Amino acid sequence: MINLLTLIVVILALVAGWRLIRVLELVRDLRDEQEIITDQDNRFNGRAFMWFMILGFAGMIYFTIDAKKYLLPVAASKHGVLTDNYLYQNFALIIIVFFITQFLLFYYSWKYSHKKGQRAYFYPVDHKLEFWWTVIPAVVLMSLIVYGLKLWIGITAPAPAEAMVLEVYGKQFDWTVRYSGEDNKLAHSNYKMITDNNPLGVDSTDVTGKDDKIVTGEMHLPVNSKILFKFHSRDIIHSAYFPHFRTQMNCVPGMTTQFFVEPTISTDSMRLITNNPNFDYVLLCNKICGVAHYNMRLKVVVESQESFNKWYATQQYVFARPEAPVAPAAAVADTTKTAEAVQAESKVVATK
Ligand SMILES: [Cu+2]
Repeated sequence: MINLLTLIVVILALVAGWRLIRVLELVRDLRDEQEIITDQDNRFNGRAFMWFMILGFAGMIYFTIDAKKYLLPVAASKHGVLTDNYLYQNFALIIIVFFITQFLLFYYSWKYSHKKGQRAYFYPVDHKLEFWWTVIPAVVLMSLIVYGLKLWIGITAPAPAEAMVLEVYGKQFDWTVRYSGEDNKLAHSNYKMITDNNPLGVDSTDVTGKDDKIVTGEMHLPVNSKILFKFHSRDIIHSAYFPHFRTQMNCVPGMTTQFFVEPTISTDSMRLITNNPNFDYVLLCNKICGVAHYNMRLKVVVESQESFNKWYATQQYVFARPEAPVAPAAAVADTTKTAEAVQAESKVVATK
């Protein structure tokens, strides 16, 4: 409220000032006076330019440093570090050019402010100068683009075969994750097969789906592993955004999009880095997809391979499966084992 009142007062003061200047101008016109700009006026304006520049630079530096607290923490994936570095290189270049050009702009206004008896030098064209100020920015921009493209091609290159395949399935308004299991193959799916018991429409006749697991609520990933996300959507376009991995990909109904990621920092380590014991990685939807879009988020836990294995063992299969088959060799060789021991062993085999 106070802010609004301050704003109104400032606006009214500006309007009043502007009207006053207009009245003074009219009075001068009536008296038929000519405005005379003295050398002193010019010097004052020149110095005002310099002060404006100094205050502007100081404000810019202060607010840039102050805004750092709103930025994301360090990138938590391999390619994220590359894209961050590329962004910083761009910023560095822009900031250097900004300071040089703005300094010259204000400095020359002060240095060459008009003095009595001084005439401006007529300097219509210089082809050499124009050539260089065209060629240099063009070469710099071209090299930035080529380098950026090279980075992007590397980031989106085919994932290595050993990468763990995961489906990230978006719908209004939540995320479901399907892990491909021991065979590292996701069973084929189709929206026509969606039922209450089969929310992802996974083909039950596809044998590669026997070990697929379905997860809601939170997604776990082993740290320093290779992960290939396959993105799907049931209804409209969503966008799977992992801000801390610097990863974003559209989830488009009827097609598969993908992104290969290598998370490098566990949740626990990131809590230490950010000095925030409540820090959690998150998957967000980054397309305005409807009324509950803001709520379309999933907690992501990055942890050691051992913790991941423990968590994974407790997750549900997509299709309820009959009791896991007893491993024949072990069962035949060791007849002294109790039935429970064999069953427990077979469970360990099945979850590997
Ligand atoms: Cu969405």
